[in-house]
Amino acid sequence: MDVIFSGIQPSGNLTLGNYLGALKSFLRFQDTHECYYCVVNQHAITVPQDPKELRRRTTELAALYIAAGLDPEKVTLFVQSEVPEHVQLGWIMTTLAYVGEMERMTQYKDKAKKAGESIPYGLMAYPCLMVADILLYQAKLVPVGEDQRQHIEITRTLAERFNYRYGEVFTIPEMFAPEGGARVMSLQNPTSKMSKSDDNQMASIYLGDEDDMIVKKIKRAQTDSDGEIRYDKENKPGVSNLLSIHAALSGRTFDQLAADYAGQGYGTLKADVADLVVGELRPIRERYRELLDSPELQRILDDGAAKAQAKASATYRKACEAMGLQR
Ligand code: AQP
Repeated sequence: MDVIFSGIQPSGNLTLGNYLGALKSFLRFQDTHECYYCVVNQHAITVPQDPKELRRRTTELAALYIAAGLDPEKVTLFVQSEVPEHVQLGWIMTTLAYVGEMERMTQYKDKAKKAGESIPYGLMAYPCLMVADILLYQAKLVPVGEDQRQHIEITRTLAERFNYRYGEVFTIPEMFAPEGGARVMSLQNPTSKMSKSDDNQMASIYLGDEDDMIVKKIKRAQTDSDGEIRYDKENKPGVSNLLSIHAALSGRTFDQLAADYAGQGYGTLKADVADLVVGELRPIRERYRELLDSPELQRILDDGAAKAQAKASATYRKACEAMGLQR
């Protein structure tokens, strides 16, 4: 069976973007692939985190994975910091990467700008840890949103560089981006992506938002004044974003949606998008609340870490042997 790996950072409340771009597509592989899904808490500390909050969010995110439909009997769910091989291989990857390559990463540039004068070095090294996350499991496919494309490319580059220098150790992975939901945009500024760390609460739909809050946020979403419902990302980013969310949840194409809404106003489109989002998120929210209080969760994560480590340590050993590092 081909291997799938992906992870999400517990760096804030998960958004509809994280759900449609990543979590929802995790589900489609669980019956057909060997899946490793990780809560990447060591990535989250590349920006300062409150320790108590980080611990709480890590467990909450694991509960959310299950609430969204991942079955711990079928997939391996675990927390990154419980498998030290991630950081160990991550160090090796920093020795293969070039500073210029790391400086070119768009996410680094964006986050460095926000960090101001004192940029944590981990922000720049972040992709090397992500490369290690993926390569440790010999993943063939990595389901992520569009914003991670550059990081998947550097993963392929470093895996090829390693294999060329030291012999074939790593599988070269490919990215899997879902149609429709791969890049959900901010509701308030539809030319930038919806993000967990956006300060404007109205810009993102959080998976924990109550129904009426979801409706309110979508009602207030930025659109435009021409009144026509059609997909045109350049000229109508707000309406196009609503259509993308609709398409990702209803399975309708943009052409079908343009025909469905011909002659109708943005109010109707917004009401329908709100219904779809509420219908999708409500059951997840309800399951999530039950799971948080369940003692099962810790057992699932302990088992997951043991299974993940068995796979990760075998790959790490091979990499060390190839490089001449004692283990
Ligand atoms: N707006 C988005 N649309 C589609 N997919 C998205 N993802 C993130 N935002 C969108 C996907 O969610 C997964 C988790 O990403 P992450 O936790 O590693 O961090 P990120 O990409 O940096 O996501 P955020 O929400 O923007 O977090 P912060 O604010 O902490 O940086 C990835 O697969 C990502 O593509």
